[in-house]
Amino acid sequence: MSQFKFSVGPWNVHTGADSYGPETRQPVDLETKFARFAELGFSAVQFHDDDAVPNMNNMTEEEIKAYAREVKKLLDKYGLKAEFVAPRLWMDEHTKDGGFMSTNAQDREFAMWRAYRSIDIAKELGCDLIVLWLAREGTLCAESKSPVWATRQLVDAINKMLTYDETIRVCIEPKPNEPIDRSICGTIGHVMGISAATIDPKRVGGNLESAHAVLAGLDPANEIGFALAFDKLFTVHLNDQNGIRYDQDKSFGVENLRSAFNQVKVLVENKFWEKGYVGLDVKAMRTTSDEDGYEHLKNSLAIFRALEDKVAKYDYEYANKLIEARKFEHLEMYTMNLLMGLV
Ligand code: XUL
Ligand code: MN
Repeated sequence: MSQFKFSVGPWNVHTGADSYGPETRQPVDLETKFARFAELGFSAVQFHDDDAVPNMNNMTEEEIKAYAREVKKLLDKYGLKAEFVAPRLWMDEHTKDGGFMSTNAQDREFAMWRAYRSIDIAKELGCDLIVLWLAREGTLCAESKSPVWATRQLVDAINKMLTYDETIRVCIEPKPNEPIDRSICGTIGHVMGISAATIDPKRVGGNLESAHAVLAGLDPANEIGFALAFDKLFTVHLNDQNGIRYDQDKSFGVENLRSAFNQVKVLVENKFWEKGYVGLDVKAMRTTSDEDGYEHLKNSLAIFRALEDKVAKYDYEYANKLIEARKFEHLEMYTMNLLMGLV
């Protein structure tokens, strides 16, 4: 039995469309997703603002809150919690050039409106976490904005959110590139810098996504550990990624099992179950059928739990003796044998 609670977003069950081709699966309605998530053993759902309240741009603030209250009832029906709400600042006409760092003042206002509405929605859904995946907060043309100005814009935007509501926490999900060419806040280290510069650093932390760390050429377990060292890991997006290319969101552990093991190990060693949910951000392959549209979630959960068992079996006494003697060849092989089921 896992000690952790798991969360997932509605976008993780999707139609299979990509930049080069149309849908390959039927759309699934929100309630059906909730029912399946609960059945698969998830405890919480992650939302973009408009996953919870579609068409929100055309609604009043009161209408948005009322709609969110209905979604909360639907969550309750399936025994699910909401984990976070993330303003979707990359789809709209107003966010062509980013949100908080857009070169256009009206667009920056739009981004703040969505950030405030995300907070309203989160409160109605009963959660206190706002995730900022800063999709377009950077540059397509390097000379188009000053990195100093852009960084300060982000700090200002977060300060406004912290002031708007004194109970919410803001959690940046860093990614070094895609869809932009260069991000302003690309790694967990950047997130720690931003957090320290805000008016309430203890309410500003990070969401480490395994694939995003790999895209930055970094080790996901060490990135998780870095945030944990400052008590600023608010959630995680576990998945996998085959090297530095487009963002793949593969099932957790399918590309690099040893790296996945070390991610689970650092979460277990630091009792992350006391701090947050283990979120999955995984995508089904395009060839996957409707019937198999949840297999990637099942597989990711199964791999996480199997690795949790491996961590439970890990012989720390033996490992520590090897570490003391600097017998790292032996330590490495012990780990590999454990993963291969040979010890
Ligand atoms: C994008 C990504 C997003 C965020 C949520 O790479 O990971 O799905 O997790 O907006
Ligand atoms: Mn993610």
